[in-house]
Amino acid sequence: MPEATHVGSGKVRELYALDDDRLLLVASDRISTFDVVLPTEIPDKGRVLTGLSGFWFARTRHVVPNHLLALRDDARSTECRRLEMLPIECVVRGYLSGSGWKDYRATGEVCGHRLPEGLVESQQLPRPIFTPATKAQTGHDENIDRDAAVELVGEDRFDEVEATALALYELAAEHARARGIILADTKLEFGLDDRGRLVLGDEAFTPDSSRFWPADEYRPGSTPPSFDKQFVRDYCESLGWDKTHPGPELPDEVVTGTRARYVEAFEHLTGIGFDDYLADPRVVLA
Ligand code: Q0Z
Repeated sequence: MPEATHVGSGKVRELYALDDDRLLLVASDRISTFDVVLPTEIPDKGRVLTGLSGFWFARTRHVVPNHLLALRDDARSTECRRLEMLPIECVVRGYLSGSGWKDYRATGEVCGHRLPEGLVESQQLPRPIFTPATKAQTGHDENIDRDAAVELVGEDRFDEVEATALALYELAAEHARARGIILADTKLEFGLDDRGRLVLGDEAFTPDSSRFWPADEYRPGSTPPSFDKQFVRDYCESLGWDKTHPGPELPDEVVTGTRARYVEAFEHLTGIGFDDYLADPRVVLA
């Protein structure tokens, strides 16, 4: 009997079944930019994301239980409880960026939240808002309002997920802000366990699921540099690449600089040395 059966591929992650109740989530070193996976990997990127997720799962258990069962010695694989995933992406926004900014500019609203007039790109919102989206199989997730999300998960579950997602965002954003990083927004995924209880799944507060901005470079009215991918984006822009598959190979200095940004984000946010994490991944859970 094989140790694990491959059951799914994401752009940069792989999912395996360990048995009926457990999955193995493996974060690769692949990187995507402008929605295209590049041919060059960023060494240890998957380990940084796995370590950050583990760190956050351990620190938010008192808010909501999560799917994490164990971190493997490879530092990139998470054994997790198999859940019945909810069919919505649970996005929380504390700042106006990405599709939130686009929707606000077009309608003055984001997912049915009417916002004050005159906000500028990247501006902090009066309070964080829950902005669910559909899970697109291909293409982009579509922002939906409360009524559309209630159709998908029911009213009581919606209210529970909204309150939980907001509480998780507030906790992580406050922690990050104290360490010089603005957590502009984040995408969480929840599932239900075999008794119908809400459980946090997937990844949590990684640079792939969130916008991290260096606080000292934050300027409302412009697009802040992404903490992790800015070198990659700037390099790709400098080539005049048309942002369709295949993407360009990255030169060594872009790879090295980007790896350093990921490791820096890990160490800033966790207060743990990355080498200590590699020596024993469980240090992030302590
Ligand atoms: C996560 C995904 C990936 C492809 C399903 N604990 C869970 N229980 C049930 N399902 C999932 C989880 Cl995390 C689940 N995804 C997203 C991850 C590769 C797709 F690594 N899909």
